[in-house]
Amino acid sequence: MTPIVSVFAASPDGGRGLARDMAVRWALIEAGVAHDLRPLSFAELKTPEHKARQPFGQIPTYETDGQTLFESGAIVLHIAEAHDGLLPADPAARARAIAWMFAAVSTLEPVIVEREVAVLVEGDRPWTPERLPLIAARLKARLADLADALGDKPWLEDDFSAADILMICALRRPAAMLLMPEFPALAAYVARGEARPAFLRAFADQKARWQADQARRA
Ligand code: GTB
Repeated sequence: MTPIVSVFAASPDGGRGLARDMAVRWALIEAGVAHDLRPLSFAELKTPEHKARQPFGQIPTYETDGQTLFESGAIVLHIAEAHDGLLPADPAARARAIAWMFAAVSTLEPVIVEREVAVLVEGDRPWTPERLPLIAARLKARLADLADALGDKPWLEDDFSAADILMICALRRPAAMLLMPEFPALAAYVARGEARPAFLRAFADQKARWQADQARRA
């Protein structure tokens, strides 16, 4: 069976490739795995049928023969374990790359998302002006530590890996990109990832889908 990835039928990101299916699409293309898409509306996300795939009614999911996975980090790890080229062969280096995958989704991304929620969801609340600088300081500290760890290396470990896919997808979110001028090494890291042929193809695919949806609505 050709694997199926569930994606937004109409992504609210305006075709910028910011939703979490982007990491899964990028990983699949890096690994040379052909796949189909299951576009879902917001209403379809919350149906029992989709919640059987994704308990929280979200995208992405990844369906293969006899198995349905959710959580973009777990899906990317599964793809990287099943195909060559996305994780180091050496066990110690592999374990470190996996540690960086967890760092992307559990140490970096939550602070980035916290800032987005503070602005987009809680922007008009009375506590926001006081809270926002605290969140921004936490995010800057995380980015500074990440920049230190990356140093002048092109990728988190010796070679490009699934960890870079998850980390770069987290850094591409607007709250982090706003701060990139303060972290030129991270900006260059994101640009390196975005220049990879597999990223460019995944980006073009999601953009084409978004444009087709816009045309349908016009
Ligand atoms: N931890 C889960 C994972 O990594 O798979 C989180 C999945 C998740 O947040 N999915 C979001 C979703 O399905 C889409 S990616 N939301 C619908 C819902 O919860 O009802 C988050 C996202 C959404 C929109 C933008 N954007 O517009 O820029 C960016 C990122």
